[in-house]
Formats: sequence, structure tokens, C-alpha cells
Amino acid sequence: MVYQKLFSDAGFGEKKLALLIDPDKQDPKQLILLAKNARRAQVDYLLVGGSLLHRDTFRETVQCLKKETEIPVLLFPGSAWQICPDADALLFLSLISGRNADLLIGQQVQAAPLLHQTSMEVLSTGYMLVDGGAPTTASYISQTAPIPANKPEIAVATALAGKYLGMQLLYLDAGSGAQHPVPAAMIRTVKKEVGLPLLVGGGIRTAEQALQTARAGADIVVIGTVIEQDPEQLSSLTQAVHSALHYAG
Ligand code: 1GP
Repeated sequence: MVYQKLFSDAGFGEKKLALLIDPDKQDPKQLILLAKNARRAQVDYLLVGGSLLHRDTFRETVQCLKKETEIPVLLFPGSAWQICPDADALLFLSLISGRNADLLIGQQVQAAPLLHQTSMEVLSTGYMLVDGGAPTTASYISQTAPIPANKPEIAVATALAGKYLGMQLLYLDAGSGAQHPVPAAMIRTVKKEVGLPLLVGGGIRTAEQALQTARAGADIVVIGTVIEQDPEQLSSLTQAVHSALHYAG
């Protein structure tokens, strides 16, 4: 079970790296190379999805990754149609930082009957966009205002609401290609006050940023854009995240 492992790893202070794969940006050959690279670099999770996809390659991307690696594949859907039962689990995202009813509950209602027919694990996830210095595709497409980066108290209030609503995971996301990653102070406060397993991503470009994100309290550090630009960085980013094991504050 994905959640049991994720929860227990987080409890033991083990830090994990998730590689976000945008199905639009990989042709089949590149995807096989990327899967090999991820295996070699000891990536812990593969995330597949996006807030805006231009090509209909979602399902074949998931199937290719399942064929080429043993790494758990988690869906990170931008909408109800981004479902593929071959994945190991789906982050059932509700965009709790926003007030767009469709992304709080609308897409979820559309997806639920389809998910009910699969045996895929469904992980209830409070998804929070954080201002990363400029509008991102996620903030634009979702038509929501991100949480201001200098307001950790808003992030905590939002995360607590997610916890009380029964969510199993939290995801703080500055958005793909963000100018600035989620600030360490916000990650630290949310982790300390809320305690749920925490994914953090958006705008992380260096091993040092990945390390600081993990040390601040992210249980899973999500990396995407930098690997599209420079796949060779994957090992050093993964090592940096893994090295933050047991780091407390
Ligand atoms: C976006 O957190 C992910 O949802 C990854 O962001 O592409 O900036 O690494 P980057």
C-alpha cells in the first residue's frame, strides 16, 4: 500500500524525492531514458499529470513508466480525465488554497465513479498553491489566488482545515517553473502545526534548495522542470533529499 509506506517513511524522518513527469514533454524514447535515469538515481516516486496538457498521451505515459520501472507511479491529475488505473495510486487533489468550487469538489465528483471501478489507491490530498513570484500555469488555469509566500499562518489555517476535513496528505506547491520555491519558514510551520505527510514542490532547481526543502519538513520533495532541462541533475537532487534523513529543524 502506497499510503502505509509513505506514512511510515514520514514517521521515521525518511525524505523522498518524487519526479514529476509532464506527459506532453516526453516522446516514448525519451520516457524510457527518463525511467532508466530515475531508477539509477533512486527516485522514490514518479508523479504524472499537469494542469494543462496539450497531447493525449497521459495513459501511455503511465503504462510506459509501469513497464520500465518498479518505482511507484502516482497520478497528479489536473482534471477528472487524468485517470489511469495502471498507476499505483492517485493524489485525489482538492485545491483548498483556492475558492474555485470546480477544483474543490466538482472534478472530484466526476472522477469518483471512475475511481470506484478501479482498485487504484486513492489518497485524499489537500493541495495548496503558494505564490512563487509570478503567475504559474497552475494558478492561471485554476483561476485561484495562491497563498502569499510571507503568510505561513494562512498556509497553516488552510492545512488544518484540510486535516479536519480528513485529508491524508498535504501538498504545498509554488507551481511548475516557479521563480521561488515554497519558503522554508512556511514548510516548517505547516509541518510542525499540522503534522500530516507533506509534499512540497515548485521552482526547486538545485540540490541545495532540495536539501533545504526536505530539512524544513517536506517528506516528499517534488522536482519537475529542472530535470526536463538537465536530466543529469537527478542523482544529485535525490542524494540531497535522502541525506536530510532524520533532520529535525
Ligand atoms: C509542480 O511541484 C511541481 O506542480 C514541480 O515543479 O516543475 O518547478 O519542479 P517544478
